[in-house]
This record gives sequence, structure tokens and C-alpha cells, in this order.
Amino acid sequence: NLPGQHEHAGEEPTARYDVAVLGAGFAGMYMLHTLRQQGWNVHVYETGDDVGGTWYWNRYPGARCDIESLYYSYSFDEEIQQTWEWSEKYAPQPELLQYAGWVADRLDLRRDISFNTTVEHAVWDEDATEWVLETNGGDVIRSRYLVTAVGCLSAARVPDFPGLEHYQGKQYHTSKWPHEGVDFTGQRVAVIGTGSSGIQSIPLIAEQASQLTVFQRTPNFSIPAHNRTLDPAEVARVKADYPSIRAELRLTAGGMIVKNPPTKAALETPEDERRQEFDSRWAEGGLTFLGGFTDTSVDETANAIAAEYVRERIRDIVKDPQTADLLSPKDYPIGAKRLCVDTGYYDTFNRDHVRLVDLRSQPIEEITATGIRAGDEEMEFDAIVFATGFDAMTGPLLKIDIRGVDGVALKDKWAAGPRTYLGVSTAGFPNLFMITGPGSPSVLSNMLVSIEQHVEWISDHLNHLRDHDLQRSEAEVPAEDDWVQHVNDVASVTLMNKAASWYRGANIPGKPRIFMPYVGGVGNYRVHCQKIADSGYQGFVHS
Ligand code: FAD
Ligand code: N01
Repeated sequence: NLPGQHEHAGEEPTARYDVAVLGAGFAGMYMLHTLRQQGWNVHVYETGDDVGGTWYWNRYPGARCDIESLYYSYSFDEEIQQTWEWSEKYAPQPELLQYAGWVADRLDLRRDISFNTTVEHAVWDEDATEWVLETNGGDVIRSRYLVTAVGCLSAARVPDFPGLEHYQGKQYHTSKWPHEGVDFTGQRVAVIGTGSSGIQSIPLIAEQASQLTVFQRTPNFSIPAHNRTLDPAEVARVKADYPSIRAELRLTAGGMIVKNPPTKAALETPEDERRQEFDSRWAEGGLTFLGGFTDTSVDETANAIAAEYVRERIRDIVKDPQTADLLSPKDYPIGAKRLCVDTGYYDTFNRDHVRLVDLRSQPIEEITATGIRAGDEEMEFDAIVFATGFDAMTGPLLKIDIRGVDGVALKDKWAAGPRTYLGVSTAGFPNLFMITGPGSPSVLSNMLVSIEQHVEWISDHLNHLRDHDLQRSEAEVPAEDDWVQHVNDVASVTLMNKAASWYRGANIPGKPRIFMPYVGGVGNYRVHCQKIADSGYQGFVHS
């Protein structure tokens, strides 16, 4: 029996809302505030026991943002952006969580959020023009509209290593970190995974552990953060100019400030000048390292020059040439997997008690009762840290049993990869809106910029329906097909398809290899979405 339409037909629901929102991270919080201000009866459901999403769950040592906090923050409320004080260039997780809680207090959000509540089923009831939701606690909720704010990186994944269930030591996933923290002092610790989470946590775990073994399948390119306390004069300057800076960010490619944006191609720049540019960006640190030239993300030769520059830096830092070599990515373009930003990552491998195991030559055969067997070697560990990432973008949506018109399951519709119109809606699933869904810029941008744009576009859409006495909005198949084609076309102009990245589902065995986010830039995307809105929502059928 399907829940909702069939099982619960005719039943009085536990609650009824105009809009149900799933998730209380930055996206769900702003969606709630916006719709409530506009007079909608809206309610949020959240698995965790407080707001913050990513910053509620990812409490591993070293977790922090890698977009400057002054810009990785809400811009919709002048008082909020003027009042909150960030301590560092890149805020640490506890401060980001505190910020989310502070915003929730100021806007009195928690009274409309059900915490410790996961929505497990969402079934479209065509007769009632409503979604019927069922929670893990068995509550049945009816709402006209359903907005998913479930995040792109919220479905944590531990690979199915043989023997995992027999392991007797402690095990942790970076995104399900114990709230009370973990003390690794004196312990033999394994970290599996060298993506952003591994790269942020490894140097700090190494400070405590008596022995740290890092299991690496694919090396990543990592740029130093050069994190620092914020200078009050700089903060004052930014705050004085916030409205215009934020407006500018909304029209950039990535929603980030790029100092000295590129004007020239690396291939047309003399070598000494090119090196100066890389040196100065390396010294500045952070994600804008690749922002110096116009061709590094589209031309393989230009990209290879940037990649070699980073490999040289790795060789400079890491004393053992063999370890340096293993840490150097060689088989994919720089930027095709998300760049990492670190504090002391490469240098950590100079410490005597830290060892790198290359899983390409020595794969994990088994997790044993006492540790890990990799190749022929058996190693004992008191704790294993899984920094193994997420079932990204589609994972959090497909964990929910979502059924649209005629009971079609979203997981069946997306069996060959996600199909959306503008990354916010999908044909056959009326009145369902996805914040930062696949097919939108989302994870390729400063997410706060993308979240705010989606929240505002979705609420404008709902207000348009209300103003015109309409109750139903559904994406049309041809509009969706065109958008999917466009998302693929734009990705194929870049080098993004040339790495086995989570952007393409490559970290999950069996997941379709489709480049999921929209690489066309938040500025272009925003302009396009606005055009669609101005046209009366072309590509949607309203009734
Ligand atoms: P999330 O913060 O993921 O929140 C989604 C919430 O939905 C979660 O709390 C989850 O419990 C809840 N949920 C999911 N499914 C259900 C359900 N069925 N029922 C009820 N509740 C549900 N982005 C950047 O732009 N810059 C950064 O520096 C940056 N750093 C990051 C660092 C880490 C460690 C990670 C994992 C991600 C980072 N990101 C960063 C991406 C980050 O996810 C976004 O910036 C942003 O926080 C996402 O907000 P959100 O509200 O969309 O989703
Ligand atoms: O996850 P990942 P993450 N056997 O998927 C390895 C954001 N974020 O949590 O590359 C062995 O990047 C896997 O190896 P491979 C950011 O968007 C931001 O680190 O698949 N190893 C990889 O090394 C980021 O991109 C920050 O070969 C296995 C690692 O596990 C995203 O979240 C901080 C394996 C997973 O890396 C995800 O980052 C943290 C297996 N079976 C996160 N399966 C900031 O700094 C996977 N791996 C802001």
C-alpha cells in the first residue's frame, strides 16, 4: 500500500499546511522566513534536533567553510548582516552553527519547525491537489506545496567494505560526528578518504593520535587557506559596502569575490608572468587559485600548467619524494573535482607518526575485528574515520519515497540520472520545488548566493499562483528536456566531465554518470530564471 493517496485516503491528517518544507539548514530556514512573512501557512520538518543543516551535522575537527564568511552568510536582511560578527576569514563549524541558531532566534523560526522528524514518504494526491507526507513518527501531513531544502551534501555515505560489521573499535563518519567531540589522544587512527573533509580533519587528528594512517584512493588538489582573524577595518569596509558587494556577487559565476578577475589566457602569457600570477594566488590562498586565467577550466594544456604548479608546491612541502608523488594528482584536470582548501595538510605527511597508504596499489580488502587489511598488510586501529563523502545531490531527495502523478516514483523517473527544469522542478511532480536541486548551479557556487536566489524565485512563483487564483504548477516535459540538454552542453565545454567526481555520481557504485550541477554560473542562471518568471513562468503549466 502506498502511503498518502491510498493508505491515508479520506483520513484526517495530523496537520495541514499551504507549504511543507523539508530541512532546516540555511535553505529551509530562509524559505520558512520568506513564506511566513508573505502570509503563507508554512511548516518545516528536520531530522536533526536543531537548525543549521551541514553545520549541525559536520562537527569533525577542522570543519569550516572555504568561502569567506563575510560572503558565505545571509544577505537578505540588512540588520542581520550588519549585526553578526565573524571572527575569522573562514568561519569554523561551531561559529557557523552558532550563526544559524542566532538567526533562528532573531526570526523566531523554531516555532514552525518540527525537529527530530524525517519525512519518509511524499505522495501527490491529484484529486485534492495536495502532497501527502508521512514522517518517521507516522504523522500524516497534507500540504498544497512541497519545498525540499534537504541539501546536496547531507546523505552521508560509508562504502560497503567487506567485514565492516565485525570491526570492534570506534568508527566515525565526518558528517555524523559526535556532538561531544572525540579525543584521539594516544590512539592509532585510520582516516579513509582525502576529499575536503579528510583534508580538513587529517592535520588536527594527527595532532592527537599516536599513529595516523591515511588511506587515499585519489589524491586531490589542495590550496592553502591562509585563514586568519578578520581585521576590523576590513570588516567595516565590507559592511559599509554590503548592498553593492552582495548585488555584484549575485551576478558572478561562482558567487565569490575574485580579486583581479582574469583578463588573459595562461597560454598567451609569458612563463615568468604566469608563475607570478600563480605565486600570488597561492600566497593569497583559497578557492580563487584558478581565477587568474581565462583558459584553465576549458583548455587542457592551460589546465595542465596550473596542475603542475600545484604538484611543484606539493614536492616543495612534502619531504619524502615518494609520498609527495603519491599526494600529487596526475590523472584528472585541476578543478574537475572540487578544489580543497587546507591548513597544513601536505605538511602533516612530514610527521613521523603519519603514514599514507595508496589504495591504488594496496586496496582495502577487508575491515577486520581489529583494523584494516589492505593488500597483504594487516593493520590495527583503535578508531576508523570515514571521510568518504556523500551520495551527493540526488541522494537526499531519493532517500525520500517521492511519488508524483499516477504514483510514478522519482527514483524511477531519475533512474538514468536526474531530470529537472531549471534545477527547481521536475515534470510529473506538480507543486514540488527543490532548493539547489540537480541542474542548478548549487554546489559549484557560494551556496548561500544560490540558496537565496532559489528561495526568492520559488516564493515569487508561489505568490504568482496565489495572486492568479491558481493551485497547481508543473514543469512541461519539452522545457525540461531542453534544460537537461543545456546543462549537459555547458558542462561538456569545460573539463568538468574529465574526472571521476561526485559531481558525476562517480563515487557511488551503480549511480548514473551524469554531470549534475549547472556549470553556466549563478549570474547567467539568475538572469535566465528571472526571464522565465517575467514571461509568466514559461515551461510550467499552471491551473
Ligand atoms: P543542508 O545544510 O544540508 O541542510 C539540509 C537539512 O535537511 C539537513 O539538516 C537534513 O537533516 C535535513 N533533511 C534531509 N532530508 C530530510 C527529510 N527527508 N526530512 C527532514 N529533514 C531532512 N558550501 C559553500 O558554499 N561554502 C562552503 O564553504 C561549504 N562548506 C561545506 C563544508 C562541508 C563539511 C559540507 C558537507 C558542505 C559544505 N558546503 C559549503 C555545502 C553546504 O552544504 C551548503 O553551503 C549549505 O550549508 C547547504 O544548506 P542547505 O540548507 O541547502 O542544506
Ligand atoms: O567527500 P568527497 P567530502 N574506498 O567525496 C574516498 C563539501 N565540503 O566529505 O576520490 C576508498 O570529496 C574518495 O576517494 P575518490 C565539498 O563540496 C566542503 O570530503 O572517490 N576511498 C575521496 O577521497 C566537498 O567536495 C568542505 O577516489 C573512498 C573521499 O573518500 C564535498 O563536501 C569540507 C571510497 C570522499 O571525498 C564532499 O567532501 C568538507 C572507497 N570505497 C566538505 N569511497 C570545505 O572545506 C570514497 N572514498 C568547505
